[in-house]
Amino acid sequence: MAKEIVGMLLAGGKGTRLGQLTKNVAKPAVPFGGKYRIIDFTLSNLTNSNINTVGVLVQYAPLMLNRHIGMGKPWSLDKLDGGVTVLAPFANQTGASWFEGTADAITKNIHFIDQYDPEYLLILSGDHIYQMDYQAMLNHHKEKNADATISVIEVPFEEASRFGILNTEDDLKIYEFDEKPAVPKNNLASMGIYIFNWKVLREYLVEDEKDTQSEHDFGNDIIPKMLEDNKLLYAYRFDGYWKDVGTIQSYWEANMDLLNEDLSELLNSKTWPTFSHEANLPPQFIGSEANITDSLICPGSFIFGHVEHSVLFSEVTVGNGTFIKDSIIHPKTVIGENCKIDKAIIMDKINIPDGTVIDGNTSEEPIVVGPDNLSEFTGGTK
Ligand code: ADQ
Ligand code: ADP
Repeated sequence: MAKEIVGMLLAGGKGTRLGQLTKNVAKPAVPFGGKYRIIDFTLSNLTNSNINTVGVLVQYAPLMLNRHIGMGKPWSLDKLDGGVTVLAPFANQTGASWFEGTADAITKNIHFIDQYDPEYLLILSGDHIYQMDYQAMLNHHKEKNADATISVIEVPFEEASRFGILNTEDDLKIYEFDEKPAVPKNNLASMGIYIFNWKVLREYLVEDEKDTQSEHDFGNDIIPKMLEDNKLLYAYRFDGYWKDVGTIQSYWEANMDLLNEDLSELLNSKTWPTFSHEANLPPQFIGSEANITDSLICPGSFIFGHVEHSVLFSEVTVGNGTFIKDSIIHPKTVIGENCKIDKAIIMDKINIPDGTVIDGNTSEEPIVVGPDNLSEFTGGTK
């Protein structure tokens, strides 16, 4: 039963900045890239890195996430020894309580981790798009003899204040860490991916739980406390593609990145495949008037109009004379005839009436159209 390393995947955040996309599903379960959900990338990284024991911490709107993960079969995590376990918020005889911060969510599941008596604990987020070998990070952690290792990446300066920002010595030893600083000192950002020596982290978690001033968060509390105590914290530099899809803009950009030939490995890698559920659907039908360029089209779709530089999920219908550009269309959505859809995200199972115009080019970020605001675009006709 003992394991060298156990993964804990934080999948409980509400994802408020994604608006109606996360009204009924947790952020990690939001559809992504034509046939995936956001969490598939992290689950596939675990499988491809040969880490086969993982707890998924759910909380906000977990129904779809639970159903999606199930026994973990698509990621070969359906094992009796280890495998994937969905961990719901803690309930005891005095009542149920939600996880507070990210560290609290781990603390409430110490008993789950202890079963495997691991040497190392890997902490991951369910809302990142990337391909990363966690074994390479673990090797780095061992070489440095670190207590904790944080994956880092350089981000554009103007985005730095939405990340944990750190400073390192030349040998990558971390000497400074600021969680979401208003005025960032540099642009080396924490990816929110950590490896800890479990014995060390366990002590910090138990202490932190007693601290009434703490928010019980890794970035705000645990990492700063370890630094203060002169624990050995090292950075692990990641130089591949990585995107935190926490905002409408970054979610849209990450989908559009899949249409970039230079990034085709994100979906097409033979050595680092992305696994998900395979639905049994008929082939897509492309009509004689259809014109499709630079786009992803999925099974069960009927395309009669023009589709340019867009991501269409399965079972989407695009009517005659309709023009779609720079957009994301979620599953089972029907777009009528003679519509114009530009820089928009259309949610699942929506019916867009004939002649509808949706243009996101004039707004600050792509327009999301779903049950909450559909009537704004259709004049309330349907
Ligand atoms: P954030 O992404 O803002 O910053 P946070 O909101 O704490 O961190 O969420 C991290 C992950 O945990 C998300 O996947 C979220 O869904 C999930 N989550 C949040 N609260 C949870 C809970 N109580 N139970 C279960 N899951 C929960 C973090 C770091 C920064 C770093 C960025 C990189 O704090 O330092 O730069 O990640 O994205
Ligand atoms: P974002 O950063 O896009 O707002 P997060 O996933 O980081 O999304 O969480 C957003 C906010 O929602 C945070 O302030 C977090 O404390 C809160 N939150 C996280 N989980 C829940 C939940 N289950 N119910 C209510 N609020 C939550």
